[in-house]
Amino acid sequence: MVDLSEKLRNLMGKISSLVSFSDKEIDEIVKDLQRTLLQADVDVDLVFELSGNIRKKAKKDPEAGISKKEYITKLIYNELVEILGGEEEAVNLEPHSILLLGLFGSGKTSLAGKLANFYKSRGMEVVVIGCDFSRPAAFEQLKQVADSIKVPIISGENLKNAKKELEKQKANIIIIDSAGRDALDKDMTKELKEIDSLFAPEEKYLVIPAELGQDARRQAEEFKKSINITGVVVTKMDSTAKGGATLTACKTAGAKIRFLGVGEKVTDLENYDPTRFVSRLLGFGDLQGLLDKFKMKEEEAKKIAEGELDLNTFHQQITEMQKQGSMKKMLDMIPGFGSMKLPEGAIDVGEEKMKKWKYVIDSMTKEEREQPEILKSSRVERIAKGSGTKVQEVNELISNFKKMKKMMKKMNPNKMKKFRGMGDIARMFGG
Ligand SMILES: Nc1nc2c(ncn2[C@@H]2O[C@H](COP(=O)(O)OP(=O)(O)OP(=O)(O)O)[C@@H](O)[C@H]2O)c(=O)[nH]1
Ligand SMILES: [Mg+2]
Repeated sequence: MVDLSEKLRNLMGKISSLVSFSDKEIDEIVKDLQRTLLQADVDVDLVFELSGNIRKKAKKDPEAGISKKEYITKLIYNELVEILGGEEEAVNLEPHSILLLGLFGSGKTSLAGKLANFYKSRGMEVVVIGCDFSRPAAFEQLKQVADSIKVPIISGENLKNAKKELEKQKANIIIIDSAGRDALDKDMTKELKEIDSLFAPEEKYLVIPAELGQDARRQAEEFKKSINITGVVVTKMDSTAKGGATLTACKTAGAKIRFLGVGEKVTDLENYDPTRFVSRLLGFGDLQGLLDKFKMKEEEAKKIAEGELDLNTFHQQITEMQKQGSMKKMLDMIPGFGSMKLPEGAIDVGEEKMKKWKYVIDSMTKEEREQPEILKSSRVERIAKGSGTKVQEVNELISNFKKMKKMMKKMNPNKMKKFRGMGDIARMFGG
């Protein structure tokens, strides 16, 4: 993965140093991305589909407050997340059983230990069942892992006995290790179907080593057809540059990726989250601020569109502003405020005032924050006393909040750029 990650980070670095994004620059970015993905063994059709999407969307203008650079960075991020699996699947902590299957040496037995450790450390009662008797040492290997993490093990040499043995245990996570083969043949299918029909596991995970690359697609399709797998675990992500290609291949085969094996130790397991994966590929630290920004814009836009702005939202905005460290940055994030030019002095005054307003809102009851219209003079006096401010300042906050709410209601988030009421808002924050 190191190669892919390094190349993608270089590309992101290149994007961040660009000053203009004409068709020519966009074309170069797309070509660079194509080359990187193809070198990492990602399927050609998929690469062209992805680059087509990016090329098309990159030409659109971003919404107010988002720069073209940020827009393109987020676009690439989105498209990569999409080909790597889309949404994260939450970890299933309901009682269930899991059958691990796959070809020779794919990492099944190691994974049995990793999963056992994963669920045990989440407070579940785990038991493993060893069903590989093709090699004398196979059961012993699993037993060693199970012993090391103090998880009980059942021998599956005789399946019916194993089933009886299992009924005596109070386990709520059952992990079944099976024998590998060179290829999926009749014997393997038969053996797996026997285990399947006896234990009826809720999950059947095909274990695929990351070095398989594009070929993972065919393998996942084959196993899906004959065994009806419910997901895939990609192991050895730590030791190949082809991991990304393997993940996209599984996704293309319609197989859900559930976990990643990232090393030989029992703790080297990760629940698979495409967004986290892509963030890491692209350099998470640099990306996090940008992702937060988009998320916040989305939430703000939603609240405004639904007319939900109350003093709680207002309070949140002030808190967020203080985290961002400046009024200007904060305004950039509110749809419609991004392109507003404020004189420097006015911003400082605004920041001081915002701090005071926060104390004022802190002194309000829940009801008052949600329905500012009930704030009559006796309440205002109480709030002023409680927050150490003047009645006049409380009133000022209320009137500014009302103005802001009215203004935001007028702004359709999709038409923000047409909004021309900037002067009013500048005056409002300037004091
Ligand atoms: N680096 C690395 N090595 C791994 C990982 N998972 C498994 N291995 C190694 O791969 C080899 C095969 O792993 P096993 O768990 O024995 O594979 P298996 O599928 O049970 O193999 P068979 O039972 O022979 O089919 C071992 O040397 C493991 O230590 C991983 O995520 N990263
Ligand atoms: Mg094994």
